[in-house]
Amino acid sequence: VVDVVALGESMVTFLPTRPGRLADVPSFERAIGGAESNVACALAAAGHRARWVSRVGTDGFGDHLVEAIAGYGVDVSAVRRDPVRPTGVYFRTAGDRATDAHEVAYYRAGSAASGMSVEDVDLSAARSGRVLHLSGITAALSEGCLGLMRELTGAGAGAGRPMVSFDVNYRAGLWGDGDGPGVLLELARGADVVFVGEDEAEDAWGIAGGPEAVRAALPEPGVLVVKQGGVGATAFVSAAGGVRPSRPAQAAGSRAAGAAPVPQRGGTPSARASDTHPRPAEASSTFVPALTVDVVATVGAGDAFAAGFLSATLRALPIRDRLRHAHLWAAATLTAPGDLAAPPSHDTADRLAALDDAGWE
Ligand code: KDG
Repeated sequence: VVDVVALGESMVTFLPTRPGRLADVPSFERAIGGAESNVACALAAAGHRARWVSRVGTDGFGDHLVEAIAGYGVDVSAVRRDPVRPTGVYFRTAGDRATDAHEVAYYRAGSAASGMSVEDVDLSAARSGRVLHLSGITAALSEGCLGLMRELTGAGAGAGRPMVSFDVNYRAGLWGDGDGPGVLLELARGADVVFVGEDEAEDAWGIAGGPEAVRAALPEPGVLVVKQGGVGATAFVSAAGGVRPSRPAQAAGSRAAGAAPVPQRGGTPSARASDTHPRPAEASSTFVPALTVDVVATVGAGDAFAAGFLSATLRALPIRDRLRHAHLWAAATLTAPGDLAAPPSHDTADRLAALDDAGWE
């Protein structure tokens, strides 16, 4: 059995060889990017069994993506090749260290991955893991991709559906018509574990009241993780689907929810993982501060955060430790130039996650 399946578009990424505007940078280095495959690569690098489900062209960029992602130990057997549509690519600038403003130029409209749909993806492969990791980027790519996302986050799979992890990943530039925020909220409501940035919730949904306000608008997911940038992250864990947290966020190290097994979901639209699998006895919220690091590049840090959280979830660690692992994995990516960095080993992460609060901060 695969631990995690990540489904989504990956692109060949061109990173500038020196700082500057896209208009001025003279040369770029090739790398790989793609929020979901980043998660799969990080998890595979840490020893989890990860599969990537996607579509690429039959061009050389498609070959490169498949080879590079397989090189991390990710199973690419369910990646389909499109003989007509090309592999997506994107260019980005290094970004301003102070403001993190960077330019991104996507060349992905009409890409092979945008041709994914319920008919064109191996759904049994998509559902073959204990966890299925998705992101809101996929929903923006095409009507077919949106239908696929609805199928995978909705009631489509019936009994035995994997735990669905959903990173909101609001990319305003990919949503032309203003439908994005509503679609993302709908998809998040159908997932079991949701990751969203506090700033992202404000940009997409106009929610400005902090993690509790995000939870109030999104009470359905059994686990909701609100990322608060360099401050930290708050995880809300439901005692049962739809239960809102009754207490404000607690400080790190305060009572945390116990370890919960990775849930499997039952088959009705309203069925939640908590209907059939044990949950912590009561709703909780847990805040864990982020680590202070010298940031080199922020792109990919959200993927690393999700991967670290999922790694700890697969290992049934308590919620506080899931957040600590998420921060540790994010820190590894924040301090490296590319989208992907080697995650800490389980031993190292476990040792650091076990520090007392003073040692952690
Ligand atoms: O999270 C990092 C991703 O943004 C990057 O790898 C590219 O997937 C990507 C996207 O669509 O922006």
